[in-house]
Amino acid sequence: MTCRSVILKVRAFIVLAGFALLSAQAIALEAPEGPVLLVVSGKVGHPNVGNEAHFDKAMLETLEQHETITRTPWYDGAVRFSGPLGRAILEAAGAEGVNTRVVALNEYAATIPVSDFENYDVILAMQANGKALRIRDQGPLFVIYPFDEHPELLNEEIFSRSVWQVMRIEVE
Ligand SMILES: Nc1nc2c(c(=O)[nH]1)N[C@H]1C(S)=C(S)[C@@H](COP(=O)(O)O)O[C@H]1N2
Ligand SMILES: [Mo]
Repeated sequence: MTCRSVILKVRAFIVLAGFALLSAQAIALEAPEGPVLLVVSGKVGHPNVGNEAHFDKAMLETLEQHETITRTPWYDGAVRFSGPLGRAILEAAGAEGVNTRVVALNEYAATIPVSDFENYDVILAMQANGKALRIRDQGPLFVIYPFDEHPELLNEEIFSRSVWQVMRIEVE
């Protein structure tokens, strides 16, 4: 092998390694900078803190957002909820599981099948009628199903999955 061909091979290797790094970065999750609102743990392929995916407010706001206008058992009349789609959070975390265990500040927890996030535009609402949900308003994150759009969701099982004050999602 000539010296020149070795140099060309080394160059090609460096270019390929560069592309591999770039594409790994495209799926990797940046580190949170602000206070962490949500931790996704368990079967998580894109961890950013230890083996968990931590999200601050800005990170949640960069995920695909969705607006759901619906009546619920918890508010009078229809409310306009907005926040990231549950499936966008799972995707960003690289979640690879069948079920999620959604845990609230008060340790209340419910199992939500991943299929719910795929079949319905379930959001983790951060705002109601344009106002940030504070902890005292069931925030900072409230699992909201599109009840008005899908009346079949109006049942006790789905109500029990409507976790407010969400702080952790365990992927199982
Ligand atoms: N954080 C939190 N979310 C929760 C609960 C809870 O205790 N804490 N209860 C769940 C259950 S079992 C139901 S049926 C619905 C409705 O609760 P409510 O009837 O007390 O309003 O909220 C769900 N979300
Ligand atoms: Mo319930």
